[in-house]
Amino acid sequence: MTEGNFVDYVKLFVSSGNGGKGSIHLHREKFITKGGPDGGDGGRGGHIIIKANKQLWTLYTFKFKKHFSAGHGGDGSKNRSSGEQGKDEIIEVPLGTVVRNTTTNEVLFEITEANQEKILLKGGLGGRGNWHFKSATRQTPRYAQPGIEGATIQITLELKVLADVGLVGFPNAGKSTLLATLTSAKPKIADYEFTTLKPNLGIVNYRDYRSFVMADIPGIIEGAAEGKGLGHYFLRHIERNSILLFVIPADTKDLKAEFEILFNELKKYNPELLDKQYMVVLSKADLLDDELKKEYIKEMKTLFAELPHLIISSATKFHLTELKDALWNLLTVKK
Ligand SMILES: Nc1nc2c(ncn2[C@@H]2O[C@H](COP(=O)(O)OP(=O)(O)OP(=O)(O)O)[C@@H](O)[C@H]2O)c(=O)[nH]1
Ligand SMILES: [Mg+2]
Repeated sequence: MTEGNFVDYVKLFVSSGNGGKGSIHLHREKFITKGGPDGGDGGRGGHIIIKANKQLWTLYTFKFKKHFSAGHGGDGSKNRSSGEQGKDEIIEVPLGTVVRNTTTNEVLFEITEANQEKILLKGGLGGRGNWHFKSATRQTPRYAQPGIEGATIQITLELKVLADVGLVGFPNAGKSTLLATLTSAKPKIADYEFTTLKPNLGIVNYRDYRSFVMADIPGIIEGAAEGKGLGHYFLRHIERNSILLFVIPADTKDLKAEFEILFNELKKYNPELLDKQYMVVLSKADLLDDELKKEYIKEMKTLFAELPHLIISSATKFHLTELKDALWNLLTVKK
């Protein structure tokens, strides 16, 4: 799947730095023949650090770079001077990145906040120089500790899009068109199913310079939770959205049934999704004449009495301001 630059799953090899060797050195100076031990400590190896970068939206950069190594610590030297610390390697990832150990599949941590930083792999400790090992009975120790080696592991980065609003609907419902109309995103739009193969993100500018992030994902069909269509792979992207916006096209065969299928697929995939806030829109309202419009308004009132709902059209921009208002209200009520 190569639509756009959206990459949401990568495997990387990371190695932290080795600790430097402790030094074995005996102090020498003019006129001092028997100086004591003065070998300094090795520097610690560099850590591998994972850091949030909120300007990033995908794991695209890792398509080309998959190996990361931190620097090794320098060796200790005379005059108790410590070796330099190995350079830390900082790997920047988008918010919403889940970091796993590939071998054990264990989730190590998730990056969810701006500027969050986590040490993924510690650099090896530097060895202690010989001056530490001086004792009453051993005046000139001729050994020092070696540095501890860094470690290498394989990690899997998986991105779960962190958008405020996630669009959920059957293929062809008009999700991408809505995203393209409300934001400057340019998702592919076409009159066939599964036009969208990867999530798209856009920023909705709201009144007075406020904004929120909207994401569209590939269409969901019955059986998606069990792996039908593209559903399963992408449902994880809505796990992190604050609001789910159900998009049902006005030319649907059955409004109620379509909503229920979508709702059930989400529930089967992850029941916790049901704790989110929802809103339902009937899209493509320009396809309806006035009479049908009235009927749908009535039907939605009955079906979705508890939920915020609207009839909209991306084509004519009908009710789009109302939609933004409603989404903003939901977002701010929750916060
Ligand atoms: N008349 C009308 N057609 C629309 C409207 N919104 C979208 N469409 C059309 O519906 C078709 C599907 O639109 P998309 O936005 O690609 O639908 P999608 O839900 O993203 O579809 P997938 O990516 O396949 O899941 C396209 O031919 C659009 O031009 C609308 O408001 N009015
Ligand atoms: Mg689409």
